[in-house]
Amino acid sequence: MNQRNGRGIAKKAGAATLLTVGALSLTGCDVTPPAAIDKVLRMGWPEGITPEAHSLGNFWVWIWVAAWTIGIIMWGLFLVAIFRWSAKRAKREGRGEFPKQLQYNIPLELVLTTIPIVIVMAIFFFTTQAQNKVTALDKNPEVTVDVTGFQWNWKFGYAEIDQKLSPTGSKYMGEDPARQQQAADSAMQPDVNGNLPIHGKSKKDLSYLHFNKIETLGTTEEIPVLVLPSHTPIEFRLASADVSHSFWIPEFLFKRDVYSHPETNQQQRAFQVEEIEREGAFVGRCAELCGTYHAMMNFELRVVTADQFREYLKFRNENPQAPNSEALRHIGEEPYAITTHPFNTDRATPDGNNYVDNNKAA
Ligand SMILES: [Cu+2]
Repeated sequence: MNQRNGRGIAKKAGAATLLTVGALSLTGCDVTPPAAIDKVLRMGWPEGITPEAHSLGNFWVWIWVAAWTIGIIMWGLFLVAIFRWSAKRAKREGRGEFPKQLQYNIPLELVLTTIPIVIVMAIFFFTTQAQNKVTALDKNPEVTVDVTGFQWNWKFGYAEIDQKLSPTGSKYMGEDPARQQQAADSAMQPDVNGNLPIHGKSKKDLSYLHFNKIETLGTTEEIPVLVLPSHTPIEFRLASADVSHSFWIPEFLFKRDVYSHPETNQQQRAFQVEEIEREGAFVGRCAELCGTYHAMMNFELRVVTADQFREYLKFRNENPQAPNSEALRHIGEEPYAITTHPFNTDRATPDGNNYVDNNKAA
């Protein structure tokens, strides 16, 4: 009697798992969870601001739903096994010490082998689906920005701007030829002993970095603000001038390591977003422990309208000496970062208050 019950429960559990996985496979993971429970299911993940972020967010949520479902079924089975077939209980009820052993029950073992395989295959399928969407380089970017990470800050440069957003009226190419040439030359500068130690290249080879005419450079006193247009496909090209960093805007639900010599390191330096869906200020961080002041390696993504963006670039193009804050003020935006602020890096700050207020200084 008990055994039949046990098998009944195992069958039901198996069927429930299959149903859950099956339902997920049919709907696909790229389905937004119902708004009412979305926030709970996200478990602290921020709301995405790109289509790619939504994909990752949905993936995250449904994987957790599947994991919880499987977890609850398994915990249930453990508890049933522990209490129903305990030796004490068997003794009390005058049964033998062991319940009937099922280790050579072929159908049962087949089911218990198949279910995990199906689960792993489903998870693998959805992982690949989300990952392919995020890493695809087929989004026809209208703006390409160069992101350079270094100890301990960021530099952002505008590399290519499509005609409709261009500050000049035709397709804008932002490379700074003089500094790019300098970088190219750095590969062949021998060290003090006259050697080129790395496969015939200098240790200070920076030829892989991109240098642009319009750049925003972060400093200890000022958080770099990366200005980008909403509703526009954008390509980010990442490279580090020294150690490994990681480019992370939490609202992208995505981060990408920033390497020096990305191609030599088998690293694809570019990633693209189809669009940024809303304007606003979003904090960005370095997500790779990169040394003493890693925690202070913050930046801000400022998403503005396409018209504001064109005006911003035009101002910067025409006023190469003007600081970024002035260009931001010119388009009616807050001149300094509002999502994060610089820190006083002096460790001897007696009162522990190391807040630096740009806006006060301005
Ligand atoms: Cu870093």
